[in-house]
Formats: sequence, structure tokens, C-alpha cells
Amino acid sequence: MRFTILLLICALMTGCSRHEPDQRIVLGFSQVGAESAWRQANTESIKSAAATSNIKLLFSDAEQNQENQIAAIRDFIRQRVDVIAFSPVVATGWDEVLTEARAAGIPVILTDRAVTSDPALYAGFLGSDFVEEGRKAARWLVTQFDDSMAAVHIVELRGTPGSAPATDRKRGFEEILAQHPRFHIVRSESGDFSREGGKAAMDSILKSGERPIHALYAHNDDMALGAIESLERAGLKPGVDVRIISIDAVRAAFEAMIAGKLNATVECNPLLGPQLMTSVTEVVAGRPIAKRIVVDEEAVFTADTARQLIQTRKY
Ligand code: GZL
Repeated sequence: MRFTILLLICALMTGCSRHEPDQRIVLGFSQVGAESAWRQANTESIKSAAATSNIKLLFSDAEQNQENQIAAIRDFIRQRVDVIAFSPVVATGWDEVLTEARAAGIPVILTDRAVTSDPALYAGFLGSDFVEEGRKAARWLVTQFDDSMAAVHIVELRGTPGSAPATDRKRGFEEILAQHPRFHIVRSESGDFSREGGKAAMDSILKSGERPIHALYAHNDDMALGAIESLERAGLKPGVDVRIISIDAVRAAFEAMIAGKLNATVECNPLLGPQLMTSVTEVVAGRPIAKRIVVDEEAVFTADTARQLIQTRKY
């Protein structure tokens, strides 16, 4: 009886409810979109890690549109979340909204992709080294053609224009290629990191009559898988007539390697959720995090080991 009266007094005085207010950390996360298998795995990792860490996640899918991401970040600021994290679809155009988050006293953590803004505007960046991924792709490709070939013609399918992975994977690839003058990128088109985009870009290149094509370098597996469909429709044997390397190492890439249609893929780990939640918890506790957290070492997987390794893959 006395408890009920106490509760009633409390409710009248402070409007407090029967339930304690939600004490969980609130994280606002703006995701690029759902453009690739890598992205789906990344989203799943973030959602499951938030649940495991008992962090309340406000999740927004920007459908690969920067305006949508900026609007989502502003909404998180209005909702006074504890931390904002996002994977920026492109590298530029974030100064204003990052300044607004800082003025609101809300720390920001970047995941997956970098921005060109002043690092003082965000607490830290957790992601892979895309330049090294590009170097790894080129180091593998130059081993695939012996000295008897005077010139090796490469087609490149780039990711989203202006995105850090597209810019840096190209930079790393070309840095190594510069040491091998027989190797030339004869065409470079954007496939926007999607399977449909990769197919359309390869269709256009094949229709233009660009020949010979000895190799394909795709900035992600989804574009490579789309290009494989296009090559087959044109009567070419992907993986045989055209040596193909891509990046991400998603399950579908292992299946394509087992089928002999893809020759190699460079791993880019999407399972960033646990590391992100650790960083969120540290930031909320007022402890600094490293400005740059590089996702651990990533491997190059080739067709000859794809069959035995596919069962070990987590995404
Ligand atoms: C890389 C990530 C890229 C993937 C693509 O960290 O930003 O975006 O390589 C995805 O599959 O679309």
C-alpha cells in the first residue's frame, strides 16, 4: 500500500513512469545503403553488435545518397543521441554537418570509409586500408601473365565515384602497375559497387569493341559478378579468356571461384560491429579512441583454395 502511494507521489511530482528511463547508450548510425553483399554483412554486424552490447541503435539506410546521410545525421543531432557513427558514401562534403555535431557536443565515429574533413571533427575512423587492397590486387595480377605477353590489357570497374574505396583502390593498383610497364588499364568505368552496375559497365565496354581484354580488376565482388554475366553473354569465358580479380571476398565470390569464373579476391572485412561498439562505449565514457583504427590484416584468396575455405567464411 505504502509503495503504491510512494509511486503515485513520485509520478505526480516528477512524472516518472513505473519503468526506469532507458539507461542504454543511444547510437545514431547512417549506413551507405544496401548496394552489395559486403554492405549487407556490414549492416548485420553493426545491428547484432549493438544488440549484444545493449546499445540502442537508431539505424538509417541512405540508399547511396549523401543528402540522405546528412539529413539522418541532423536528425540524430535533434534527437540528442549519445554518439553518431556513419559510413560516408563519398569522401567530401561533410564539414558543415560534422561541425554541427561538434557544436551539439555529440562525438562522431567514422566506419568503413574515410572523409577529407579535418580529423578534429570526428573522434576516430575504423576501416580497412583500401590503398593496400589495390596494391594486393595488382601484385597478384602481374603474376598471372608470363613475359611472353608484350602487353596485358586490363579493364577496371571502379566503385562509387568520389568514395574513399574507389579512389584508394585505384591509387594502390596503379602504384604497383607503374612498376610493370607491360600492364595497361585500357578502359576504366564506374559500376557504383553494384552487380547491375558492373554488368552494365562491362556490356558497354564489350559493345564498344574494346579488344583484346586480358584481365578485369573490379573494385568489389558484386561488380565482378555482374561483369562475369556480361562476359558470358558475349561468348567469352570469364576466369579463362579474361583473368579476374576483385575485392571484398564475400561468399558469392568464393562460389564464382569454385565455378572457375573468378580467379582471386582480396578480403575487405565488413564485420566492424564489435570494434565499433567498443569505440562507442569508450567515447561515451569520456575515454579517447585512436584517430585511425585499421581493420586487421586481410588476405588474398585464389580459386585453388576456394573450395576448402568457403566453409570457413563468416560472410
Ligand atoms: C569497403 C566498402 C565497399 C565495399 C563494397 O569498405 O566501403 O562498399 O568494397 C561496398 O562492396 O559497396
